[in-house]
Amino acid sequence: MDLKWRKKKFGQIVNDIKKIKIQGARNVAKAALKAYSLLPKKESQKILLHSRPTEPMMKNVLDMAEKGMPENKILGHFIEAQNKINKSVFKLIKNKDIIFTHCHSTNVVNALIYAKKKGKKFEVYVTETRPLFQGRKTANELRKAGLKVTMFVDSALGIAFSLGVKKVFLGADALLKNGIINKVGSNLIAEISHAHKIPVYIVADSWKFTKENVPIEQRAINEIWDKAPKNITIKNPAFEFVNKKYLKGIITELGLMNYSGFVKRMV
Ligand code: RUB
Repeated sequence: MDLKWRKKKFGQIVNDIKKIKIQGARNVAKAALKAYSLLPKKESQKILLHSRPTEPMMKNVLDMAEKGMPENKILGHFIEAQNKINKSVFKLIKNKDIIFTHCHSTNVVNALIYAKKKGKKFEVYVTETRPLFQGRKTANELRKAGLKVTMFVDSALGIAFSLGVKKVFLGADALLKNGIINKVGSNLIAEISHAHKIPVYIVADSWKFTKENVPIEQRAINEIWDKAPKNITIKNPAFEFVNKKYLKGIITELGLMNYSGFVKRMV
């Protein structure tokens, strides 16, 4: 593969990450690893990390690659972690549960599909997740696996929670010492769950953990309102922080733990 081709392919991957054609922490980390393997140098890392700044797993994986961990070992970790996560999620789901989720998380969706395949009978409520509608991706994948899915506009959260939600499963982009970062809206969901005494579980690969500060990505305003009139300030944060006090537990490849117990294992 000549350098020109590798540069072109690298640029395509970066673009797909920026435009959310590749989305979700795990998919972003995998794509970044592939891009880095095409042009393995410091500059590539910088460009990749800049493409989605709220993704510590991408940073962790690029650091491992730089230190010489083979690509197939890193990819193998994702598969093994998911398999372990699936088993813990399976144990938590009860027949007739209504599970609520938000956005699109590979860790969450794969675990729900696994539980369905292994015979659990439950249904899923999902938000549409404005402005980029990643909830549609979730709904489609779950529907194809034979799960009953109901979609709500993000602002119908209160109504959705009055209809019998039993558990909330959220993915995560960053696992921090005092809580997590996930798609904007996650904190509102956590607060409403808390008010209704519905448990919130984070379903995430432990490689999303970081001790560093994680900036919240601010995305282009035209995602919210294309050609908006001038003099209106529009804010488009992609993610938000959820304090650990709202979390009943976290499911990683290390098992189901309370959040503080998980952090103790990671530091
Ligand atoms: C996706 C999102 C997901 C996490 C976890 O946001 O917030 O919940 O990334 O995903 P976006 P995964 O669509 O902006 O990338 O479980 O796939 O790692």
